[in-house]
Amino acid sequence: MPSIIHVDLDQFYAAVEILDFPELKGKPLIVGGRPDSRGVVCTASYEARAFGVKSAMPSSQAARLCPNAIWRVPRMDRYAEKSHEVHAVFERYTDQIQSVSLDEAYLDVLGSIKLFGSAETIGRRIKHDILSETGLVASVGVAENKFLAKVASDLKKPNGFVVIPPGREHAAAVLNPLPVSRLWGVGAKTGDRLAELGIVKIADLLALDEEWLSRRMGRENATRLLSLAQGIDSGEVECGGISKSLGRENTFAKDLYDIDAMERELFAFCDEVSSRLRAAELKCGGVTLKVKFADFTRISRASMFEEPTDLGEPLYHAVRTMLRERVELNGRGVRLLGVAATHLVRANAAQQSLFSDGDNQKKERAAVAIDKLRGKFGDGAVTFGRLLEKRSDNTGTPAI
Ligand code: TTP
Ligand code: MG
Repeated sequence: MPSIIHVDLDQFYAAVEILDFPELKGKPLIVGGRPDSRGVVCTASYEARAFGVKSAMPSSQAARLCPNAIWRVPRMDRYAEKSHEVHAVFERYTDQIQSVSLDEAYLDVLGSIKLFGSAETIGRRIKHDILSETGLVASVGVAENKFLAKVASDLKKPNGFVVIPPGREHAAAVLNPLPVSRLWGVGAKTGDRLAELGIVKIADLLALDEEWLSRRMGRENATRLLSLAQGIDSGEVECGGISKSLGRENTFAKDLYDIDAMERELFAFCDEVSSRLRAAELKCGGVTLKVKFADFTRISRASMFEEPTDLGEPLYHAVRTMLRERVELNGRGVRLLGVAATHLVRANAAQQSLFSDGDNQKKERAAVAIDKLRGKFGDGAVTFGRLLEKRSDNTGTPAI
């Protein structure tokens, strides 16, 4: 009996903007850093996607592709609010909820079928309730495991509702024609490597000899990939209550004016947040920078990583880029800075590129070693550079 439901909201950030500003409806809308600020696209409305605009594309490129687009900067707090409303719907049907990001979750409704009817019925009710109670459109997939449910929710996007009935033949009918990039672990790099081997569709992969594939990509990867290609996934809905974000912020005793001083603070925050991610065995798919100015106006900027990470370096790189390129300081004093790791996933569930480069793995091992030393000798024992030594003693009130 299928019991897994995957829900993914359509054009999420853009949908919330359209909900709050109905005049945007039907227009090509891009949510992201403005093109003159060297930002990236978070998401685009389907009207803008028709011009080739995609998530994570540099905003300057998006502006060239779609010169008439209307631009909006992300309002993360508002999106989080809408995400909570959607969760309130889920919670009425099950407590087995794995939240993957603000707009995406897996639900295991096995225990709810007696009360509410089949998983299909529950999926339809959830889709209906989300629309009527939050004004947002969700695409929903129902299947016997998480992988197939996710594939299903994407099949008829936008406004999709797809059930894949149990049984290999149903999985094969859906999976075989899809590109291998739909398989977990196949990112751009792995996809290119597979294409070089002549493997483009999932059906191509299934026609291969397992030994042959193992020799090229390692036994474990080959086995996992071939299982997924047949629609087999034993992953459970992990509802361990991963909090939505993990962050560190500080209100300074004296406002900061010097960008170097701000960067030193942010470096320390990223270092701490990444340590806490590793301690909790989590990785983050995105990071948010929060700035409160001396006049109490506040802004936040968000960006996403290509792959979830628990390392301080990419966190800091993203935060520093946001501070330099997407925050207009204009000589204003900064009262508070904050860094939050968002889109948290369990480290062992974080998708890794199958051909993931050795460099990252080395950095991961180094980070684990550093955490061990810190465990022994305290936080000051090891830092990633000399930046921390120069940090002022301007600690104010720590928060979070
Ligand atoms: P997605 O569900 O990937 O995208 P979407 O909801 O905008 O569109 P779709 O209808 O195809 O589901 O991501 C959810 C939100 O996360 C998206 O609205 C914006 C944000 N996001 C980023 O900020 N950067 C990114 O690179 C991606 C992929 C998403
Ligand atoms: Mg979505």
